[in-house]
Order: sequence, then C-alpha cells, then structure tokens
Amino acid sequence: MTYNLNEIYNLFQTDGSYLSGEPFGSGHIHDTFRIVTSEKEKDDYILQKLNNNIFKNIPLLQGNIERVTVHLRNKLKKIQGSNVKRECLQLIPAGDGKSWIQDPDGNFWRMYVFISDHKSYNIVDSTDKAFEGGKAIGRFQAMLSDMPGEPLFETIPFFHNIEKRLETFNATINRDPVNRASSVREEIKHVHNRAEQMKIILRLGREGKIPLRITHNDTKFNNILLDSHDKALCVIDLDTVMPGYVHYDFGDAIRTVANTATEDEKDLSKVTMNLELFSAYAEGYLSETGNTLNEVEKDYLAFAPMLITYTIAVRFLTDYIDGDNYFKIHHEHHNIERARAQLKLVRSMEEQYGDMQKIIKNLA
Ligand code: ADP
Ligand code: GN1
Ligand code: MG
Repeated sequence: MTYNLNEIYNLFQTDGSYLSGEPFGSGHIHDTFRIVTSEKEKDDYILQKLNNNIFKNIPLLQGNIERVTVHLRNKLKKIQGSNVKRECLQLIPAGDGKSWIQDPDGNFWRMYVFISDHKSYNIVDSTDKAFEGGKAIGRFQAMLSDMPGEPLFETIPFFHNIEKRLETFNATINRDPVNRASSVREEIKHVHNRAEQMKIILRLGREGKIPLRITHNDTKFNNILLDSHDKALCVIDLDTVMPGYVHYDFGDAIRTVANTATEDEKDLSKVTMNLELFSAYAEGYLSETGNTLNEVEKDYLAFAPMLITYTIAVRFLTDYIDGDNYFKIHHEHHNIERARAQLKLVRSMEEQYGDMQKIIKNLA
C-alpha cells in the first residue's frame, strides 16, 4: 500500500517543508515513516499510520499519550541539564488541534518530532547499554508514579494477562483456522506444561500484595532510544502505557536486553539469557526504583522475565496458529520462528533462575 505522505504531512502543524518520506524502524504494529524536511535546521518527523485493528479507540489512545507526555515534559523541565525535546516524545497537533487525523479512507495518522542522532538496538552487546536501559525504564516509571487524574485508558484490555492469553491460545488451537496446530504440537506442549506456574503474578495482584502502577508494558529494547554516546535518551512507543505490574516492564526488557540473539533467531543454539546483561539492567533499574518497590514486588522481579518471555511466546504461537493476523511478519513462518526462539529463551532463564534470584537479592 502506498500513501501520499506529503499530503498527510501537510495536515499537521509542522515546521519545515516536506522533502521525502520513507518506512522507518522495525516495529511490529504500526506503519512508521520518517519524514525529512528540506531545511537543514528544521526538525524531521515520525509519521505513523496507526494500527486500529489492534488499538480500537484511537482518540482515547491519543488522549493517554497526550497526558503522559505533558506530565513527563513538566517533570523534565524541572531537571537541570535536561533536554526536554529529545528526552520526551513530542506529538505534533493537526490543523484542528487534535493529535491525530483520519484520512478519507478511514486511516488514523499521528506525528512526532523525529529524535535525531539516536541509536536503537535490536540486540544488546554491552553491560553499559543494559544498565542505561534499566535506568531509562526505572526513571520512566518513577516520573509517572505521581501523574494526577483518572487511571489511564486501557488501550488493549488484558494485555499482559496470561490467563486471558492462554484462553485465547486454547480457543485458537480448537478453531485451528489454517490447519497449523498439528505442525506445532511440541510448542503447544511446552506452553501447556508451564501454564499454571505463570499465573502467580496475577494471583499476587488479586491478593493485594503487589499494586497496579503506571507501567509502559512494551519495554523491548528498541523502544528505548540511546544517544550517540549510548546513554539513555528517550523511552518511546507509549501506546500501551496504562495500569500494570512492574514485573511486566522488567520482564519484557530482560527478554530483549539479555537475549544473546535476536527475537526471531532461527539457530536456537544462539538463543540464551546472558546473566551479566541481566545483572546490569537490574542494577540500572533498581537504582531508580529500589526504594519505591515493596518487598513482594522485589521478590518476584527474577521471575518476571520468564513470565513475559513465555507470554510473548504464547502470543507469537497464537498468531501463527491463527494465520498471522496480529504481528507484522516478513516471511511465511516468521511467527513460529519467533515463538520457538522465545520458548528457547524461557528454558535458558529457567536454568539460570537461581542465579537471577541471588543477583536481585544482592542488589535490592
Ligand atoms: P511500533 O508500535 O510499530 O513498534 P513505534 O512507535 O515503536 O511503533 O515506532 C517504530 C520505530 O520508529 C521505533 O522502533 C523507532 O525506531 C522509530 N521511532 C518512533 N518514534 C520515534 C521518534 N520520535 N524519533 C525517532 N525515531 C522514532
Ligand atoms: C510489539 O510495537 P512493538 O513492535 O514495539 C507488541 C509487543 C510485543 C513485541 C514483540 C502493542 O511491540 O507487545 O512484545 O511486538 N506490541 C503490541 O516484539 O502488541
Ligand atoms: Mg515499538
């Protein structure tokens, strides 16, 4: 599908004239373009066609992002030496003042200032970067902890709820719409064998032992931009910022930060969890949040990466069995390759669980 990006660009209150627009980044959800402007001194932009199959209510989604970015910006302004424009996403209003537009075909679009000279990684190769990632997410949670007003709108209900995810998984296997279930019996067994133990975080929540906080809920490492010196710069992809448990953010970050291979690596022997990277991320994260988390939250941090890696594996496997309707794929078997890599990562985490617990105990 091609779009007239220039025309869409002109519907927003931008500075600078449109020079070019190209697909950008490696997100799995929206269609993202970088818009370059003709004038060297003016900003470039990120223009996104939003996935409204996944996000059913774009106005409320955008309302969340407006609230979150205003709150973050006000916090950053008070921090000496901060660069608000680079450390927080900045939405560009459309002609009517709203933070999105709907084109004549019904597509929703939004625009951000492009954060220039950033680095974004799908794989992490140093403890320094892992530490920076931990600090970025810790600070993000800390800064949002006192956001006033109503709870944020739940943009995807039950997003990390493993009980619901497993219900959908089992229903999809029963429907088996594209006859793939029989080809993935091993993977299904792997999921079923671990199902009960994964429900503990939800149970602790129901028992009131861990609180709902404002969490990001999509903390894979490429949603944390670093600057040209590899220092934490900006947490992006705010679509799923909503009430959640801190374990979701900690777990999803470790899933990507400490994986020695990419999310979809086909050679499973390359997929392991690196304990040094785990430790460095945890140190950065706890340096920002250590004194706000309660004891039970801390006790279960080491468990969180298994839960989230398992949850994402279930989601990739569900999407494969369903016929690839959710995640963007780049080839026919992409989702099953992703699921296999994530299940391998769960096994690697299980083997190192004792060490992960010790590390958290020492740090906390
Ligand atoms: P998705 O939900 O599809 O992952 P994201 O909002 O994460 O969409 O955006 C996709 C990619 O676009 C990001 O991984 C990042 O590389 C890039 N990106 C998004 N926003 C910005 C921004 N303001 N400045 C620079 N790059 C950005
Ligand atoms: C998606 O939007 P993106 O590409 O950063 C997904 C996450 C998954 C991730 C797996 C809204 O993240 O939940 O963990 O893919 N986002 C949504 O790579 O479903
Ligand atoms: Mg993203």
